[in-house]
Amino acid sequence: MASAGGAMQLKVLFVGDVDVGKTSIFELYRTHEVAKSPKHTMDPVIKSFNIVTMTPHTTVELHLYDTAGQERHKTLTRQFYRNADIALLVFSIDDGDSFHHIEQVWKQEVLKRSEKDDVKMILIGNKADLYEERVNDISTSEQYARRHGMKFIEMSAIRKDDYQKVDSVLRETAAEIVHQGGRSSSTNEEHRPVQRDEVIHIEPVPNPIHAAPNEPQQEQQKNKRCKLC
Ligand SMILES: Nc1nc2c(ncn2[C@@H]2O[C@H](COP(=O)(O)OP(=O)(O)OP(=O)(O)O)[C@@H](O)[C@H]2O)c(=O)[nH]1
Ligand SMILES: [Mg+2]
Repeated sequence: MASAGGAMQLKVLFVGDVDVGKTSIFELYRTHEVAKSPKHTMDPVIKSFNIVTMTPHTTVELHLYDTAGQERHKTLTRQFYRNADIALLVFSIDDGDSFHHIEQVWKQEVLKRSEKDDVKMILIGNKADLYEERVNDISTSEQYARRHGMKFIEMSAIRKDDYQKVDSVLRETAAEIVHQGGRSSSTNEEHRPVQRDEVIHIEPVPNPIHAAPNEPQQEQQKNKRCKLC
């Protein structure tokens, strides 16, 4: 949380495995329209705008960060975790690995790299329209979220009206942060300066360790099975 002489600013991260629909949710929330053929996110995209929280109806400025799920881009993405206020942990209901990775990978990454222990986490089960291919029961996700003090929503990024689910849970969470008087551990300069209504593409920094030399390797990553499950 930061406050630039006016509205409280909250840093919100979208994290989760590749292809779970982070960008689709980001775009649905941003534009209230279903994203057409989103591409893999390479460099994080940041969008800033004001919302009014649930009671006490305070205006806060959200800085939304859409990050990459692909391993080769994680190095860059991790730079953006610092001092996150809210993390949207996204999995796909037709992909069991993506759910297991919430606990095994994404929650740990957020806790470690945000350098805070009070990040508000919201679990999102996306692709609810693919209910026939559902691999884990909704009650499993609910129980997991409850056990870890997370809010939970199930949604489909291809259903236009579902932007309201994201909107509600974000406004509710932002209201809780306002109630708590914000966070003490972040300051203005820890937030990247973001122009309202502007999407910023940050050029990826080539990383010799994570850079994949060719496309087949990307596919391999995408299709990789969970070795921990
Ligand atoms: N059926 C269905 N497809 C979806 C949904 N959300 C996203 N998709 C599709 O899933 C694919 C991946 O979506 P993205 O939004 O690019 O996924 P991502 O998590 O941003 O992926 P990375 O940026 O590579 O980490 C795209 O083909 C989307 O159209 C959904 O709710 N239902
Ligand atoms: Mg994406």
